[in-house]
Amino acid sequence: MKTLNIGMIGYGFMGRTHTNGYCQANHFFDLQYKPVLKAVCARNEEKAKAFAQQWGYESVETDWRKLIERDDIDAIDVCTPNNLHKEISIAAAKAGKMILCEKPLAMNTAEGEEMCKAVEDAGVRNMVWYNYRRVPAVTLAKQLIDQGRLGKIFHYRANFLQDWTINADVPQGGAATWRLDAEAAGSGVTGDLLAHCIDTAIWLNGGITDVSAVTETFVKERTHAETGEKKPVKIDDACSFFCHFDNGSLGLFESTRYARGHKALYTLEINGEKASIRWDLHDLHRLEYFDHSDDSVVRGWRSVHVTDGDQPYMGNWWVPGLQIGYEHTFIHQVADFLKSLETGEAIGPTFRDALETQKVCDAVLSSAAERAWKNV
Ligand code: 4PW
Repeated sequence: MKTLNIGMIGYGFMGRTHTNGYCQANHFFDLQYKPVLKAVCARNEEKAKAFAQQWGYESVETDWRKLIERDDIDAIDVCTPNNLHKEISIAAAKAGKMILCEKPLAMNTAEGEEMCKAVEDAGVRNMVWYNYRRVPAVTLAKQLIDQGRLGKIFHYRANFLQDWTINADVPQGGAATWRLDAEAAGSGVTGDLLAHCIDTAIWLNGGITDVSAVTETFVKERTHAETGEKKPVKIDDACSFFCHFDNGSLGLFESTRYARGHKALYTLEINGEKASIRWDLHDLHRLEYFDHSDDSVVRGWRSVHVTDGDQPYMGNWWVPGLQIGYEHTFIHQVADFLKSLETGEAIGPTFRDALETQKVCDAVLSSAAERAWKNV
């Protein structure tokens, strides 16, 4: 068994999802490489030590530069707030490390371009954690579309709805709420939630050419979690946009953290000439599928429960009919990454793939700011 020594930077929610992926992939997938949890890095040594102990990391660093310099690290996993992705990734690429970077790729397109250049100049393997591509039902949707079963596509619709920031007392900044601080996150729902929808959309339906967007910030001021200072909120709390795709279809996207009752409702629907599909994260195994070529007397929406061994990834899990969950999308991503080390093939989404999503996010934000259509 060959090893892949991981250096993880950050220990939050995403640090846990990725680490769980490293721990589980070899239990369920037949792979030649096995991740080794070499080191976790965070400024707070006590917290990093506690994380290392809980998950089995062999050592702790408090300075990410030292982690990158270490000869016993093969791959750097960037799980920091977005404002550190660029600096860490470029330094890691220069040190010849592989990089697995949390989404979104960067704070903006300009940063993303620099990151792509760095990994491509260094020739290091790179990937971004847009995990929803690896929900088995979403992967099946990709297969159905690529087989031409939907025919010409007319409409792509996606929502990502949450409600956790409605209370104006939720602070901005700090370890738990940096996603509300524009200096750490770059943007609000656009980079955090719509970026997922855009990545899946480009993967399923091709490139986006131009966008027309509207954003809103409902709570204008929030206390900073670390300084206690009240500061203007500079992120977008909600964002909706229309777009055209390269293939001529129309897109409609909506995301908000103010949809009372919804915690992480990611839904998508695609309407083609021959068939339509629909998917909902809250019922992630189900792919709803309408095929117009069915006999008209029984034609209707089929509810395909994607748990069969013939369906993507599911043959690696339990027995047909039994479910898996959110965490498995990260296990699949780790398994695919490890497989790519065997085959030498690129593994998507690469930094360059994620740059396309970043360009759409930037166009969306500038369209909303200028109240004008923007080319991507
Ligand atoms: O990446 C996203 C997060 O920032 C996730 O997919 C869902 O929304 C869960 O938390 C946030």
